[in-house]
Amino acid sequence: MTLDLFGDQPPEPTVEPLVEGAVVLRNFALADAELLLEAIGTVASEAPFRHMRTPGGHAMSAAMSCCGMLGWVTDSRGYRYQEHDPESGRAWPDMPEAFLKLAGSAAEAAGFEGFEPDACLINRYQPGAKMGLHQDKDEEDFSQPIVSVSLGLPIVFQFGGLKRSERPVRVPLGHGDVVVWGGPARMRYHGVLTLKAGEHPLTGPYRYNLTFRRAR
Ligand code: MD3
Ligand code: FE
Repeated sequence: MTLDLFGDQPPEPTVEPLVEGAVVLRNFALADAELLLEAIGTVASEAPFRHMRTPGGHAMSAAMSCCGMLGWVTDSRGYRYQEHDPESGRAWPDMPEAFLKLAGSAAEAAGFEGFEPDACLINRYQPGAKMGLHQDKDEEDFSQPIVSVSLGLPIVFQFGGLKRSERPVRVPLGHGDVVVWGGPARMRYHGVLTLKAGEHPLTGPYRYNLTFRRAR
């Protein structure tokens, strides 16, 4: 007996422009979700999820892992990308083929040809976890987009403007939704509200978010 997740066929992906430079590709990763989650399990077996500490000494509420040539880390010394996992001293796990393929096709669907991410940050949210408004600015080339993939429990995403003072807009993101941020949207402030408890057939109590980046 296998789990029937969508009857006959997965829902067709749809394109929702958000703001200039950003699009939500609803359901874009749905058909590949199980493959992606299996690959997350493989990455996490080599680079286990951990709660990193910010330079201010606070543990992040989302647990993180990384794969690809570079991983994003935070510790008492700051925020940066580096080649090795600070917990093990080893190279980050390879980027799974399924990750690369999805990131490339999503970027292309949003109008960014030839996106070749060298880093994937995997965030795992448990009930109560959130991510405050921030900018992603540890990458070298802001002309490269960021591709984000949501899996598991839904969450409310919020994005603001180029200044923290701009009032953010809320967008729900669910299982299989992909967002591509490029051009003038690349430096917008963004974050997610607190994850509400729930049970997802594929991820149980969690929401996973993959962000594909060109760090160097
Ligand atoms: C808009 N993650 O890991 S994904 C992050 O749901 C991060 O885990 C959130 O913000 C999450 O840095 C949001 C959507 C997202 C990712 C990167 C962006 C939106 C973005 C970069 C620029 C603008
Ligand atoms: Fe971010």
